[in-house]
Amino acid sequence: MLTLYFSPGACSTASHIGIEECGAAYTEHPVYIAKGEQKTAEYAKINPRGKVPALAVDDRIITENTAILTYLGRRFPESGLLPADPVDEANCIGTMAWFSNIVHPSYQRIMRPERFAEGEAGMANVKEMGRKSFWANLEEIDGMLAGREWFIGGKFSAADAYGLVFYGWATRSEFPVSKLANYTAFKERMLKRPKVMKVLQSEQSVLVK
Ligand SMILES: N[C@@H](CCC(=O)N[C@@H](CS)C(=O)NCC(=O)O)C(=O)O
Repeated sequence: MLTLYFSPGACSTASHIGIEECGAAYTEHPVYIAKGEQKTAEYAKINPRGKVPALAVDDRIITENTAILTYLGRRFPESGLLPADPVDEANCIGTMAWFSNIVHPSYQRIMRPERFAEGEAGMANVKEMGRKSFWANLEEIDGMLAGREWFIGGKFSAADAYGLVFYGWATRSEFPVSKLANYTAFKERMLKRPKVMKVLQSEQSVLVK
């Protein structure tokens, strides 16, 4: 049995899209970050780090989008979440690692500057640096998608599920992301996938308002 722990609009949307694309039977377990539910003693039993997403596979837990999406791709190979070609597979995982290690922390500096600096001036500086680096990341993503429909190997993969998250965050935080033509065309392509649309609507994403 699979149970996905996620918070609407958070990075967990990547795993939420991934599990829907697999067509797997699973239970949804929302953990509302806005209400602090990720910090409860109950959720600490699922992920002691207090983060979403987490995936329960029977009585075992997987955390981190990259690991969850890799697991889903291996368990449901027909989903295409993980490319069949070994180099494409490695690049898919590498792209997800970059999203997790670089792009997500850029945005975190904008939303959670208090985790990186003390005092008003320090936090303002962190936020400003976060906006600059997040925008540079978005431009890099736009370049990665030049002349391509999908991030990896000409087909939809887990990297696409993850890559859409930052378009939503950029929209929410009023970055001029619609000016990035390749990334915007990719977003439109993703919205044409019924399972992506289902997840975005259920999470009340800014991308479908
Ligand atoms: N690298 C992790 C990041 C997980 C993460 O930071 N999740 C955020 C939501 S986007 C969270 O749970 N934040 C709650 C908190 O920090 O209190 C992943 O990709 O799964």
